[in-house]
Amino acid sequence: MEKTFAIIKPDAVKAKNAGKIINRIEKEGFEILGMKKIHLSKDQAEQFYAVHKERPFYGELVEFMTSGPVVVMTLQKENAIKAWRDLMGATDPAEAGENTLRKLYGSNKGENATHGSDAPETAAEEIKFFFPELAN
Ligand code: FUP
Repeated sequence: MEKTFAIIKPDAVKAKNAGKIINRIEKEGFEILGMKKIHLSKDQAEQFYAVHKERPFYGELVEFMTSGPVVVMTLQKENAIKAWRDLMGATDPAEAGENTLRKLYGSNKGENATHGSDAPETAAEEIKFFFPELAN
């Protein structure tokens, strides 16, 4: 069993799509080990996205991620990291596959409804950042 870290981003929470996304998570066989609705501080968002610090969209990304509440989750499933990324679809909703969360609920490359860890190391770091009690 593998764990991954997921966020329902401010656009999806604001549009009242969080419930539908959580329903889909359960239907797809993930176990929700931890879940909370929080409003990220600027510091938290900057730290969380530190790997993108030099990218041109960093400022906008931090602004967006602090624009409203998010739902952060630790999910468990076999091959959870890949399974969750497959369920989210491509970063750009326009390129995401049919029935993926970003296709269904995302608007553009920035406002794309969900986040998911991209590798075991980042999953461990991100889980520890928000759910220290669930970290290995
Ligand atoms: P992903 O792993 O699919 O979330 O995508 P990336 O790690 O490439 O990007 C992380 C986040 O940066 C995206 F979810 C949204 C933001 N981003 C932009 O705002 N503009 C871009 O061109 C690319 C990414």
